[in-house]
Amino acid sequence: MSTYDLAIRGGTVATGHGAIACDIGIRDGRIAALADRITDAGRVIDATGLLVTPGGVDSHCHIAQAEANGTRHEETFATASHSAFLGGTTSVVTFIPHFKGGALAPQVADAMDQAKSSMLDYAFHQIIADPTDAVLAEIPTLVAQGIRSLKVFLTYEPLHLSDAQYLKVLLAARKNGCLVTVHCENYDAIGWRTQALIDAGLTAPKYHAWSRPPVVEREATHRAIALAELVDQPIQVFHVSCAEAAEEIARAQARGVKVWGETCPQYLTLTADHMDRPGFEGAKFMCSPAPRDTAEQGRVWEMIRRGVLDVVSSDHCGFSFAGDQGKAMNGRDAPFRDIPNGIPGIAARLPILFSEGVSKGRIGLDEFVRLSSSNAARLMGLYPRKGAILPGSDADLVLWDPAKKQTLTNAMMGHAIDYTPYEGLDVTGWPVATLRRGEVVMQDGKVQAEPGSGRFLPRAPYDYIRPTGRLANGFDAAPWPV
Ligand code: DUC
Ligand code: ZN
Ligand code: ZN
Repeated sequence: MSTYDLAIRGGTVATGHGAIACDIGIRDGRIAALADRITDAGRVIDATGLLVTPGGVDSHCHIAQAEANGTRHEETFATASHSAFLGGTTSVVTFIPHFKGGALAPQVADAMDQAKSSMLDYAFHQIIADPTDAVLAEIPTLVAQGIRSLKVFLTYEPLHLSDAQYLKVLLAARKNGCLVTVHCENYDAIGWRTQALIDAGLTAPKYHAWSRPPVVEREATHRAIALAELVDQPIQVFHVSCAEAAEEIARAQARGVKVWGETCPQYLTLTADHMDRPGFEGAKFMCSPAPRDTAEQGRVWEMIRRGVLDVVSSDHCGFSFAGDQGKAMNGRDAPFRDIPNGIPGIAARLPILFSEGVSKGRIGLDEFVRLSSSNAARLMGLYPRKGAILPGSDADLVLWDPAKKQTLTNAMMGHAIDYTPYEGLDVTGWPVATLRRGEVVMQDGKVQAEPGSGRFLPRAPYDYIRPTGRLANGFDAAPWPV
């Protein structure tokens, strides 16, 4: 009987706190040892010349999500898992929907049911679209099930919350020890501009970006933070696309407010010009907030380097281009307002971040590890089980050939969607193997894992999201649970 089930030998191990040449010993699906040389293993993987990073933690993915109009996202947990493993991601936090007038419990049950085919390990954010007293009363049950983040939208019909509703969610989160994640864009401003554009006959996909310029994101980011600061409830601002929104986060962080910022590969590689492709092509790049321009990309990188934006997730959203449940659900001539928002990117996230970040010298390996896994795991209460290469952590690992060049194609993404917005993007650095809890689930572009082998990750109470204790007038309307 060997001491270790598996040894990863001879690689350069990027821990997020420096990279070291060492072997990794794995036992029972967990990292058991890091050592100069591990010999006593049942199986050996030779990682000479390869980098080893933690498996990616993608804390913002829409998978098999039911929508208010009765449709469901085309990506299933099985296909999303396949795609994620190809790109080096091993854990996700995905969404439980909520619909106005409805309860949370049936949606929780449905999402759990959908996730039965997952090969990825997974946790959930609960969307709150209608914070009635009855819905908020369900939160303790949610928390008892291990679901500890609430997602709110400040725009989107029929999901957007008023300030009064948002405050209710912040208070409920504080009382129950949850994180709140926020989609920050101004609903009324977007509605007004959208109608004005459509009235002027400006309906093509490119006008999606015109309907929601950075100022609507900045305003909502400011408001989301100010109200969270008032309640002293930690929040994460999702998918920050521009420096002016990130500046709001930076200013609040400097005041000691617990606010974190996430961005996504689309805001580092795509621009509004992509939506100006002929005909319906531009729909392939429509997401919200909208991609900006190359100067803005540079400013977003700067915010990453400053640590203001500390998570890069995919916001993977599987709407196919051709299918009648996808981008064209309202016809290929639909005005931009009626084209679903969201783009697929669960597989492309890490190769893009590695290539645009590490290979191009914008960030180092430590930053790569933190942005792609550790910081998300910490914020979601999953660290150090996930997002870490430490004794006791799950042996979720990615072996990278840092010099391998690839040109991204849809076929490489291995998802259920018929396009990738990153088609033709050249990357340097590629995941050659992915391990999930010590099992090789991807090798050289081939995925091998049992549907249903992914595990639900219940989230226990965690200190990282504990409020600061700074309350206006010292008045605490919703004490944090102890
Ligand atoms: N924006 C979101 O907020 N969610 C899904 C996809 C998108 O583009
Ligand atoms: Zn969003
Ligand atoms: Zn999203």
